[in-house]
Amino acid sequence: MFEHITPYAGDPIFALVDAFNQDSRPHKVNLSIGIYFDEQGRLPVLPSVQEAERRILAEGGAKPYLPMEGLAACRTQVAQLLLGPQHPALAEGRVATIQTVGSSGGLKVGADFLRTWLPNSDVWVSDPTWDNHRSMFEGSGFTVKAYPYYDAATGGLRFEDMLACLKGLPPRSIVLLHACCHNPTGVDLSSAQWDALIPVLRERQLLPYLDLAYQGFGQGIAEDAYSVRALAASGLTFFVANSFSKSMSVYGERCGALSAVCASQAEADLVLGQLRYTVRRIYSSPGLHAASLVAHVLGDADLRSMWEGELAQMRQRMLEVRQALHTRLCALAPQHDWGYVLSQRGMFSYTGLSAEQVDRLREEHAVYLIRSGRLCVAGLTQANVDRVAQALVKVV
Ligand code: KET
Repeated sequence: MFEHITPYAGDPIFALVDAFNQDSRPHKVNLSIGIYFDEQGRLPVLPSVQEAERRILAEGGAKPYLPMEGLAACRTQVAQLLLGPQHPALAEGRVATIQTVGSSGGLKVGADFLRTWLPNSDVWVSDPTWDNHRSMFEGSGFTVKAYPYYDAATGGLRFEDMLACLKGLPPRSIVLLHACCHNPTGVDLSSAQWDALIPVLRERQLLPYLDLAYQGFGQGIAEDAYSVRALAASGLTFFVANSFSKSMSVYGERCGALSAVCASQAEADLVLGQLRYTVRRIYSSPGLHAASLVAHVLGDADLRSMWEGELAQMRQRMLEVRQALHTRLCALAPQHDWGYVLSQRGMFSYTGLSAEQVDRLREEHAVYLIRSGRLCVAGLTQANVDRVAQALVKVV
């Protein structure tokens, strides 16, 4: 029956995690997958999340199916987290949020919805982007194309080229944008650049689709949602898929959401209905535990402030290890320009290393990066940063 099917080569990110786990070298360092590790190299369980779980268990509630759109308390909290509690779009009832199976589930539900309702549109992603974006949208039947983004020569953004490209797109093209902490480059638009981009999106009648997987890992919860809030204020209709995997360190719980911010309440109601139907046809309804976690942590004042503090600590630690890596690299190879380590933001740094150099790092030094040259700074600690810097200078 299935002898004719093509073998799956494996995912470029998850395959490296498997290889890392099988590596018996004690000094190995995992800078591949986008997972935050603490200063001891452990995957943290945030005290706010632990306390939420304790309360959920103590409540001992039954476990009914959630509705297709997810738990109401979770959806309300997510919309407020994205937009800020006072955003007029919320009061105007033009935000349709569904709880999803991670933000991947949200991205995919949104992709299937769009394929049904904007069947003639193409999807435009940044060059480069998270590999799975292309797979997901192609899997929904879209043609996926790329707009200019990263400037390899400067380690910055090709903003003018990006704008020029978007200005040439047909109306209703879908433009996937990283709201903050761009994966894989760590290069983000400034607020002023978002302000310059939004009129172009409006004039060309494009559909922005934001991916917000790292809210709070860049500059802060509100700062990292600048694009969401500015787009909502502009009155444009857009999608945003957001994740708690990283910000709450709940990767395997699959906590995420998809929101459609619409021009009117009537449009939002229509979109919500079709999103519910899209969910029903795929996985019927999302998980209860994921919803309860998010609703407790965001909705309880004490847990919320604990979580915000924990998130700030993670953000701070990533800045510190960036600084430490930069200092070591400059000391070891001062002739080289390491400025990108400091200028890039969030979980990732884009090293510019070739796939062969990345292979050498792994084979000769047990330091694991993605073959695109993406380095996850959240895997660095004060204890391993020197070894990583030594290895990097040996292969550049
Ligand atoms: N969007 C982006 C930009 C992203 O980096 C990830 C995960 C996701 C969405 C999916 O997150 P979810 O847990 O479904 O809410 N990225 C890391 C892990 C992965 O590849 O799945 C990574 O890039 O390493």
